[in-house]
Amino acid sequence: MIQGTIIKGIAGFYYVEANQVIYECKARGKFRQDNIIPVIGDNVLITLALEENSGDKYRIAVIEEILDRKNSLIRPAVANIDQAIVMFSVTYPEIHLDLLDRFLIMIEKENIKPYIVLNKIDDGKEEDYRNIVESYTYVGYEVLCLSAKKEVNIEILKEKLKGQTTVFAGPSGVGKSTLLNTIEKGLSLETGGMSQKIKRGKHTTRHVELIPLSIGGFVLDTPGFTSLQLEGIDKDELKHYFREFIRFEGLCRFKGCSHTHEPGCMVKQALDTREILKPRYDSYITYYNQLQDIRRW
Ligand SMILES: Nc1nc2c(ncn2[C@@H]2O[C@H](COP(=O)(O)OP(=O)(O)O)[C@@H](O)[C@H]2O)c(=O)[nH]1
Ligand SMILES: [Mg+2]
Ligand SMILES: [Zn+2]
Repeated sequence: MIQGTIIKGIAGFYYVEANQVIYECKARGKFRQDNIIPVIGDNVLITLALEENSGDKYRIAVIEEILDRKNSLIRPAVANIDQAIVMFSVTYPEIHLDLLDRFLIMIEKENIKPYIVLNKIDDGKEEDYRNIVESYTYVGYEVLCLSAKKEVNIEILKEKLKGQTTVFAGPSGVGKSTLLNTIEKGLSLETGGMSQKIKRGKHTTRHVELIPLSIGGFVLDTPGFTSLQLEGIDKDELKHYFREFIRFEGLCRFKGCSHTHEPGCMVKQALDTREILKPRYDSYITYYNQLQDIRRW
């Protein structure tokens, strides 16, 4: 058997890369029975179905086994991610802090290394986004400000992508595809927001794909989200995904303090002394209540 990685899936076929060869694969029927659906990023074992087909662009094979996943995301459905770049633009579309916090929660949950990228600095004024950079740096995130179009601070980002599998997440129009085209010359992903939607006919259904980088590693360009549900998260675990809360864990008066209403809560005390930022705490309370509601139904 050959070990490879699923780099894309189209219409029931999986494309598996192994030693720089792409295999077109069907999955064994048993995966469906076991309710396991192979996803992009899965490390798999395959067997060749048509030995003599080697002259074709794609070789035909069958996925026999899916190896254990290090982690996985639901939307986009992808496994074994090393790091995620949550990308926003400092001009248009506007930064959506609620969406940023939701992305960060999902990333923390899956133990993926997060980066925040703010694009289009060629077009924006520093004073308009300085506060966000400072806040999220303070919380403990690496924030990179760059311009995909004018190629500012691209090398810094490239260093971080080397040899890693990286998901690019963020709303449509923030410049994800432009950035990937800048990072990997010759990639020519479609860019341009609205006009692109009009051009897109039935033949160009967007699919998710891992793109190999010449510097080593893979990137995943996602179609972009305008909303993101917090899925598969219990309200009691939510506090673990706010990294600025972690150092207070176990210090509150009550064991298992939810940091919402309990007396003697150190997180709430830190909020009063502004060690914890109010917008982030408010995000926490909002999501906490939403998750609680979901459970009650
Ligand atoms: N001013 C400026 N515009 C950019 C930059 N990066 C991308 N854009 C523009 O933003 C629009 C959306 O870019 P695109 O890459 O398609 O965004 P995506 O939907 O996130 O993939 C396009 O019109 C790009 O030309 C940048 O660094 N500066
Ligand atoms: Mg795009
Ligand atoms: Zn507490």
